[in-house]
Amino acid sequence: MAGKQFPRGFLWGVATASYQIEGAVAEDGRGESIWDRFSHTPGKTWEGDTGDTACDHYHRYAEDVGLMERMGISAYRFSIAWPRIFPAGRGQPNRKGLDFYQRLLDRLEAARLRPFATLYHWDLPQALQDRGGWANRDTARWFADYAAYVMERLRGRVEAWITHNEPWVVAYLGHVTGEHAPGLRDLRTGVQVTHHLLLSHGLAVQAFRELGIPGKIGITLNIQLVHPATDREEDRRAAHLADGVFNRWFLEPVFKGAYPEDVWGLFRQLGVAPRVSDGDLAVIGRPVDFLGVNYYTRALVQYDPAATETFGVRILPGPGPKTAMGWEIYPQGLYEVLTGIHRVYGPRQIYITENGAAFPDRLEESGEAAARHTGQAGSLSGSRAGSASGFSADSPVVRDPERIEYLGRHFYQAWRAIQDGVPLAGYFVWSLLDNFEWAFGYSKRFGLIYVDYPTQRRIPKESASFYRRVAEENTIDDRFAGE
Ligand code: IFM
Repeated sequence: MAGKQFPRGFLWGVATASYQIEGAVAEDGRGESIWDRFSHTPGKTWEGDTGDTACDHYHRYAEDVGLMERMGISAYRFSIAWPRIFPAGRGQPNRKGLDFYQRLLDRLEAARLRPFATLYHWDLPQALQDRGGWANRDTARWFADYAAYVMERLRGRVEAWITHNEPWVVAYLGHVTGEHAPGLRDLRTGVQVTHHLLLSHGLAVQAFRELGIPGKIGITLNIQLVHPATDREEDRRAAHLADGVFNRWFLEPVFKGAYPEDVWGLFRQLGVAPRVSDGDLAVIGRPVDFLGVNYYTRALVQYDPAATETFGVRILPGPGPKTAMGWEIYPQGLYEVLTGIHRVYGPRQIYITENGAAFPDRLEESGEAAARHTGQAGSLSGSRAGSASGFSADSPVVRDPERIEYLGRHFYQAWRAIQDGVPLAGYFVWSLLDNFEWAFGYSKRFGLIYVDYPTQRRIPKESASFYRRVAEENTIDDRFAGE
């Protein structure tokens, strides 16, 4: 295939998270998490959806790894549910919880899929929330204990450890806007939480080094690209501040061992600067092996003096087409983010640990689809999600050309960044399966594989076949080139 070739050994993978797919919330001794409590509270999620069953991955993990195998990818990013390992958050570990991840790793090994494990993808044990959760400094130490225990038990089986997924989201959506568990609404608490999350990250990195765990360790940040809405000075200043609160607040302590002065000054002025103990920043700044970048969209920022709760920052939607989340599709932003981070912070390696899109996918019976089928989606020549793709030919189909377009154009921007010297080592598409999209419940479908929730049947979408081709050829078609 003519196209843009990725470096040899580039990792193509998919990502998921425990609460979004596992289900089995009361099985084998798992403790309650803040997301169990939150999603069972009326009015918190779309139509009251919960992760009680989700994709039933806890029981269907072998089938799910089989799907990845057939997709021809080389890596899988999943997360470990803290309340399965320590049902009360600390103290007595639960062997059966750990056994699940051992079984998953066995299956991944048999399929030659390289495991990337996230230690915290938002399912804090409720017992720790009852003691103040991430607002309590002790939680940082309890996280490090949990992390050390898991890394020791799974020693040598995991290629890369990711301490946290998107600490900005945990702190702000969970503690400032209340859209996520634990549903608090207090800026001061949210800012203190950012510090404890970062501290817990540093403590886990320290434990990893002290224990001599093989493999590598890093953190995943959701990098929110911000552009000023106009060229006006006040919009440019507001955009810089928004970049500070979203991104630099996390990047600078991890890579430079200091909080950015402008954001610190703002927080101090508002009386919400976090309490930081001597030595914390040295811990947070312990060198990591890689940075995980989650990139989905960009935001336009306008200065609005009336927006006092958000420091005069008003976020506007960009002009481009949107996904089902209402997020602007802006692939060139990925190039901007990767090259910018490389230039300013110079992480040893970068992985895109999430990128993907939700669209209103619809299941079509294969006969119906075949009758309407006029061409091919993406770069697959003439095949439906079936036959040549490695997936069953007579399955119903999901045609998702927008997702193929979205992914292809982002892959191209990643390729461009590599040409410019960014040490990008792999790409994880969010997500393997449609799943529980937090407060949006099951109303948003991000998967390469469609999940028919009533039957739990998995149906690979056409994007899964497209992705298989990309991974197999390590190449992206020229048609995706361009802004
Ligand atoms: O589903 C989430 C994931 O858990 C974290 N990153 C963004 C995804 C899409 O919203």
